[in-house]
Amino acid sequence: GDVRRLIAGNWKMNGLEDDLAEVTTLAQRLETPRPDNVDVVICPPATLIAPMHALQFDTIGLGAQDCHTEESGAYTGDLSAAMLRDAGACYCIVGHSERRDYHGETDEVVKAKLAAALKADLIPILCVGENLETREAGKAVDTVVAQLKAAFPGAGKGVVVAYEPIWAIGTGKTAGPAEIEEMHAALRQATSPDTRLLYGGSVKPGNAAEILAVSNVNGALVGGASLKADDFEPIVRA
Ligand code: G2H
Repeated sequence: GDVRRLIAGNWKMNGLEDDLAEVTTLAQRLETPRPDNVDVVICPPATLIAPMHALQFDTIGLGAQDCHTEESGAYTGDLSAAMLRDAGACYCIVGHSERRDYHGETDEVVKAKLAAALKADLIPILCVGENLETREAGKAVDTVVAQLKAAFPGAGKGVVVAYEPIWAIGTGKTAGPAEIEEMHAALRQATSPDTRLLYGGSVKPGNAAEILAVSNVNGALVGGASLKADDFEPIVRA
């Protein structure tokens, strides 16, 4: 379709001030030839959003990896969506499986975070995905669509959805094209024709073109391979 593509890098808890050199290299390489049919976003650790923003890259947008549900208050250690926006973020990942697993985030919490992000004018990237047990039981599509519906607001305008099968995250395994196609068709049906649907989970230069060619895949959420310009640039160009 003609949904604008999005390649988002999720640095997770990787990256110190030194790594600004890496993202500067990436931005320079993306200048020529400049890919004009794709948005490129990096979601660094929150401490790097403002320094990256200060570098004023034209070719790279910025995102946060998480936000709090509330706008402000007594929540030690947390950051609100408005603060992340203030620092220079335009996007915010919500409901990543690592947040769901390690911080006990429920669908209800994810829904509130998504609403908080929208309210602060951040574009949410809502992550959904099944574990291996659910996949093997043949319940992947129903489970993931239910997870989506639990957090997705009515029309879901402006929300990006990332399908990340948990068994494919950081494991080197990727879902096959047929599995991705089936899931993305269901996600398309549950969202809208203009919702950007990303695939995530061990996307790398060697498999990006095949994954991005699957119907209803409008981009990728990339973890490990987003840390180095040498890996991330070929994925953007794919
Ligand atoms: C899934 C993905 C990015 P990786 O978590 O969110 O990470 O590409 O390292 O599997």
